Amino acid sequence: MANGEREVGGDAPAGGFVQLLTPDGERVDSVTTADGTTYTVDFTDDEYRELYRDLVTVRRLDAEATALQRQGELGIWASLLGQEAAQVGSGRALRPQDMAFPTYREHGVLYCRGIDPIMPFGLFRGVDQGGWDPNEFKFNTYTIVIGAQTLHATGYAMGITMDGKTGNADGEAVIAYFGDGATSQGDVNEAFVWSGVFNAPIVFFCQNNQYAISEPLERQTRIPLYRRALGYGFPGVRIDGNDVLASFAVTRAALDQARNGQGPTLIEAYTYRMGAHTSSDDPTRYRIASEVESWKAKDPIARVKAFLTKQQLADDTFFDEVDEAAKTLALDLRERVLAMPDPQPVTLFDNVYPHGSPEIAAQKAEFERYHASFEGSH
Ligand SMILES: Cc1ncc(C[n+]2csc(CCOP(=O)(O)OP(=O)(O)O)c2C)c(N)n1
Ligand SMILES: [Mg+2]
Repeated sequence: MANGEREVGGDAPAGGFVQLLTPDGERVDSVTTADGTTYTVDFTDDEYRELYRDLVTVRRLDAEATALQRQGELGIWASLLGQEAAQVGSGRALRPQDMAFPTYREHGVLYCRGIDPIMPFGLFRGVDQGGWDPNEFKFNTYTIVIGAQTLHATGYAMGITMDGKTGNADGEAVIAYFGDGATSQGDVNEAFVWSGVFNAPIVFFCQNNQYAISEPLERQTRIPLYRRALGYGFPGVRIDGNDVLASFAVTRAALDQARNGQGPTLIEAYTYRMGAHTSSDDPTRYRIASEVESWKAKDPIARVKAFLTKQQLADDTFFDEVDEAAKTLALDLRERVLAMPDPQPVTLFDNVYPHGSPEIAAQKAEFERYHASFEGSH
């Protein structure tokens, strides 16, 4: 095994992955990778139950958003269906001081950061640009430009090092989310180079959901994605992305290494996008139904439910209560979405710069004159 590479044995996919909870709901005590790192979790019964609640809640919120889009209330929606474990596990692994840089699909991580889940609804309704304060919640605004946030995250990680905020157990660390398709972008490769040579305190969290819109993984890479890390000089580890425990354990360990001055890690969360790329996409045109069916058997939520049931940590009363609470939250979001006021078109100029600029002021005035010219006409 090459230096720095973390590979584990196992069945599919080739190369294996870190898995602490099987699709049948069996706990694997710990997994030791080829470089000698051992991953495990030590949750209380309550913590297991709360992870289950997180998973169910984010799936329910996502389903509500999909329904709202279909009813014409959101312009578009990028669903996280199937990726709940990757997001909740890594999101809960963040410590309060850690900074996250999401794509446009990280609604589960957003939820774990304590941001009001209404926020992405407003963004995809087109009534704001993502209304949360990235500094307050340590969660950057969504980035649609594929891979760009990995460079922002790298710069941020280098910055906190220069500010002396890393290098010990209480230090800060950074996580950058991106997809399998993004790994082909120049930005992501540049982020790997810079993070590697500057030993930046960053975790690259790739949700390999097997597709970049219609392009399958084999059009992005000839080797497992986590192995790319080796070429940049830092460790790569593949996890079962449908296992919330593996996602938590490996992300927590990688972030702690980063904050302690041990540099970057690439985590490849091997998962599957159960739905369409976005509500504008029709996946039946490029993938077969049996593939989707085979991933249903690896559902990230069903396995936690099976585990809780087998271990007698929860019963139907608990599961029903979780469903009911998630439904109440979703219906509340629906009401709030329908009540969102449409912004005045002219406000689009207001948030370009924090303190405006003469050019923007001139463009705004011209826009206002143009619209005023229609007054009185039919
Ligand atoms: C620089 C850039 N190129 C192209 C696009 C169009 N685009 C939007 S999503 C997407 C696919 C991204 O796939 P992946 O990185 O696997 O993320 P996923 O959506 O599967 O989570 C593309 C090409 C874009 N947004 N930005
Ligand atoms: Mg993808």
